[in-house]
Amino acid sequence: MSRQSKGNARPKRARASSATGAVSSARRAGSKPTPKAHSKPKRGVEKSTTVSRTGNTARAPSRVGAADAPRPRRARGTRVGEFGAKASATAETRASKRPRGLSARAVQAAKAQRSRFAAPVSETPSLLMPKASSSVTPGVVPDNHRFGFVAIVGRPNVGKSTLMNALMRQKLSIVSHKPQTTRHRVLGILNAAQYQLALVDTPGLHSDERRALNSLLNKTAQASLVDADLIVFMVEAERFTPDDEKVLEKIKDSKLDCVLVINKVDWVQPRERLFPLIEQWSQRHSFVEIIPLSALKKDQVARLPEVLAARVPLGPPMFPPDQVTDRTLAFRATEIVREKLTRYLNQEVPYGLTVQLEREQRLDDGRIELHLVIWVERPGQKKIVIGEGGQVLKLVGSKARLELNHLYGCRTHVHLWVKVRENWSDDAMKLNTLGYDPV
Ligand SMILES: Nc1nc2c(ncn2[C@@H]2O[C@H](COP(=O)(O)OP(=O)(O)O)[C@@H](O)[C@H]2O)c(=O)[nH]1
Ligand SMILES: [Mg+2]
Repeated sequence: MSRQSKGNARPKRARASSATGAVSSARRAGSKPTPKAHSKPKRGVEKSTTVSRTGNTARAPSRVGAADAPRPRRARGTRVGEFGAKASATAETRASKRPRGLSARAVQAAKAQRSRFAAPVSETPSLLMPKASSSVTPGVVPDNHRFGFVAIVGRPNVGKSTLMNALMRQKLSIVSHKPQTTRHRVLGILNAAQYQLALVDTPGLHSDERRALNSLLNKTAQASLVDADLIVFMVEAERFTPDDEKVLEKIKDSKLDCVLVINKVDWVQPRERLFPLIEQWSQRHSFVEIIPLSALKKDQVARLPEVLAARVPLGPPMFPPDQVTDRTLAFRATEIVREKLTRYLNQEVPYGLTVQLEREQRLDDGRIELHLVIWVERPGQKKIVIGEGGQVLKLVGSKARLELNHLYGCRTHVHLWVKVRENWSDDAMKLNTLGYDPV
């Protein structure tokens, strides 16, 4: 039976109903369907700033399928993980989906953000939108097709972004050994014939909320839990910290099904040392599945999508099969530059900078010229970022260019400018103008 012919109402998943439905629900929630593609830079702060491009553009949702497929029952029972661990699957009701500590307004904003994932393409799209290589035939949705939002959560530095990139087989999220590198929610759309998974990489949840940026990152991560269908809770093998405990509390509050991913098992030798770890974790919560893996070495990563797909509801895809992410190339370009800065700068400076794409332009010779501004908080930081004789900036520019060539699929010409905007990371208004999603 085709999905279109089914008649039961699916109240909760009405977001997937149609392009118009998704957009109008975003409007109802008080948010623009196409967020911040034109957010204006703050007047008088920097005269040379031209167009602010923050990326964050979603493409039009798929019209395949209707919203009237029946909502599936959640599976009950016990699943046995790869290494023999038992994780009991509970079909807890979602009595309250609001994580503790998140205001009703924040929940509403997060829901609007979820709707925005399905908003139409920006009027000023980046020069190219990323494409997925997909075997999915547009317009044909199998009866048993599954779709769900999967939030990848965990404390900073456990390997969430590495896992996202490994699953997507391309770099969507930037990775660094320094904590709190991920600052935005990044959506990765994983397509297969039988399922579509909308993976959400989140900033790590942590206890230090002193600065506006840190508090915003925490809220961004928590907001991802609000309307997820499934949680992937990532922890490091052989390391359990109070921050892990805090994240687990939020997961318990959410009452969502949760798959525990124990990462960095390449560190665990011999492998038998995993057994007691798995046992301890299964005592802490009734995870629907426990998967030990190494995101970096891509060990046991390949089987994860099937495991996740089996745990999300039946439903048609929400995104076109050739869409990889909701983020534009413009956003990804800024993230690549920030990753290189994080890598080549020491200590505190990476936390005090952010990158904005001012202008991108196709040149006559086919190259793409990118003008990127690196915003720092103090004049002293500007000197450090530029380096002696401009060496740091040159290194960052040349390393970034290699990845930008790959990203844009052509040669790029990169211009980096360093500018000061005082205390941007401790000012909610400035965060907004610099492209941070308000939560
Ligand atoms: N040894 C090892 N390192 C890993 C693994 N996965 C991630 N890492 C490293 O852990 C650090 C943090 O990774 P990242 O993905 O940025 O963590 P996030 O903050 O949770 O997103 C980086 O240096 C990664 O290379 C893994 O499976 N094994
Ligand atoms: Mg990350």
